[in-house]
Amino acid sequence: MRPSEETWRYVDAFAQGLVDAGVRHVCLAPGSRSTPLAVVLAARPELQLWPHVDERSCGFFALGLARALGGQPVAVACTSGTAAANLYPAVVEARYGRVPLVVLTADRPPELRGVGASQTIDQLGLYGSHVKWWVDAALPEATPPMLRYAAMLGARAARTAVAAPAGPVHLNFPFREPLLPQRPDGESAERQHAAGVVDPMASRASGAPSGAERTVDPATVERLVDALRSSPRPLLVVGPQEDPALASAAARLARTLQAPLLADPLSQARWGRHQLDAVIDTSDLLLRDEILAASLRPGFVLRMGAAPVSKALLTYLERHADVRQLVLDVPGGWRDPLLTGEPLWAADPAALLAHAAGRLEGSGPLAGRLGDRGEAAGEPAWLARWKALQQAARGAVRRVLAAEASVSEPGAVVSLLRALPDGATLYVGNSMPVRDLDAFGEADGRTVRVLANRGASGIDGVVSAALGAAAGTRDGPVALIIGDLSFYHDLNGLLAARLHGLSLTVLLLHNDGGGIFSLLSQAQLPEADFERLFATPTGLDFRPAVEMYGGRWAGAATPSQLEQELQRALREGGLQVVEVRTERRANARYHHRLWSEALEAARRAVAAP
Ligand SMILES: Cc1ncc(C[n+]2csc(CCOP(=O)(O)OP(=O)(O)O)c2C)c(N)n1
Ligand SMILES: [Mg+2]
Repeated sequence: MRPSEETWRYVDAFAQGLVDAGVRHVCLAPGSRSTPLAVVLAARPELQLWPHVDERSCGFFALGLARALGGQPVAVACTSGTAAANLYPAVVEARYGRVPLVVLTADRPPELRGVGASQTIDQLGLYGSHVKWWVDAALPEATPPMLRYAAMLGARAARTAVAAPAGPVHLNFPFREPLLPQRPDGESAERQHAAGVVDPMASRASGAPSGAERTVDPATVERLVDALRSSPRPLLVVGPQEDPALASAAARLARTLQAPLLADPLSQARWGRHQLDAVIDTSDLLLRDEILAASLRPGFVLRMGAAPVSKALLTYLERHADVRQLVLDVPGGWRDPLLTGEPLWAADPAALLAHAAGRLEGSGPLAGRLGDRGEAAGEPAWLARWKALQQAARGAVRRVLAAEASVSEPGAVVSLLRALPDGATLYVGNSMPVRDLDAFGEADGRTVRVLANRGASGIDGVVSAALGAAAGTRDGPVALIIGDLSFYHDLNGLLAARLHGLSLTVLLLHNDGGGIFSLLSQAQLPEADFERLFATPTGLDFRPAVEMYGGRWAGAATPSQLEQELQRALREGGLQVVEVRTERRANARYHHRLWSEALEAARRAVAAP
């Protein structure tokens, strides 16, 4: 067999391993050394290919795609050298955001490494501790053991990536010339096509059973139920996480316990068809007040997901560090930056909560036991107190926002949220967008999936991740809220919309720089230093850039213009950018005003007889 045929068979066996383990999508960027990967993977009918030019964007696109597919492993392939290094930020985000990426890099064979060969860098262990597993694959050979080896690598890579907690893996493939692989004689494309048509958009998660049907260790259920039964004022905190079954099981448990569920905007608990009775979406507003935060002392906390976005909520949890806080995660997961928690590991956290709720529902009316749970007679019940505060704070925020003449950043975020139809996906940028969604995004019964790059909270790669999410979403539109610096950071990512005919509605909040810094201590610096070192205004007009990528740009200054533009953008599809211009200092002042009006209203609600 000719070397080019051996390469084909070897890479094809590897591809079979990937496919067998659930990979359906490959994002790739061009290069010579990676030719065997590109050509052979492209010949696989089970795999949908997403070509890109810029590897950094390609990596983030793969990340967003995997997120949207609910944890299906996605492969990303590139050539050697700096190309591989450009995948690094996406690998880091995948690691901490628990996204199963299978990273494939091409490399020179051993004899050309470290001897000055072109486009050759040290790719062994390139991503360090940011990958769960890496391997320097053997050179292609088509002997039976080597074909079994290649298939093993594919299957093992994908299975390792999805194993909880999910994350990236890296396979480095050395290839010798000739680089163009050839399908071996007598092996027809039909043989492969006969393998059957696989739906590349089928999500693993959508086929997964709901919380109650999944199995769970009975001893863990008992441990949780005991903790919940014996504690007054239980509190549930759901941070960023993407499993809708976990969100709805948490909501059900919260309702059963009459426990407030503090729902992070990325928790999937704030929007959805589950029980919303106990969902609190104003913790970031309410817990800014020291006195309120002290008065809302929980008796027991059950936490899940990543660290919440809200600093006020984190401070509150730390303030009550002496209260027992169970941190629910998959085995090995340890997401407790406050160091106040006790781990509660379950292979399937959603199933654990669903079973715990079932046990508690079956054990008699809990409300009757509230007296035993430490609620003083006459004191409004625990959940009712949170809800009364929430209603007051929300009412105040609504009144301020409704009176806007020109659109503010919080107003724009709320406007986009309102414009989204049931079944939409919202990607949220870091910095102020995710914080504004937290503080001002009201819970409701629409299914709105909310995703973000919260693993490492970078402002990089967000456009690409959102377009990747659009590629992985079959039903409902996908929208993105993003700041101007973050948008600038990944302008290259816009190309994917054009290359792949994707639809994304972008709400661009253009305050010419990092608006967040006006709300941080850096704002106390002398103006010139602050502007030059932190705010970093770019003075960019994004319209021509959006148009260069074939997108449609529209500006909106008033609430009604914004509403119309967003509706139009969502209706028309394609790449749509609706830009709202704001001013950083005014934005900071406006936030202070919204916070203080919300808190005053909440304080009045407590004071009321
Ligand atoms: C890759 C990366 N670089 C730098 C930062 C630090 N950082 C956090 S927010 C921010 C400013 C973001 O500005 P913009 O996207 O315009 O959002 P705004 O603050 O105006 O809402 C920066 C530089 C980061 N999180 N990620
Ligand atoms: Mg900005």
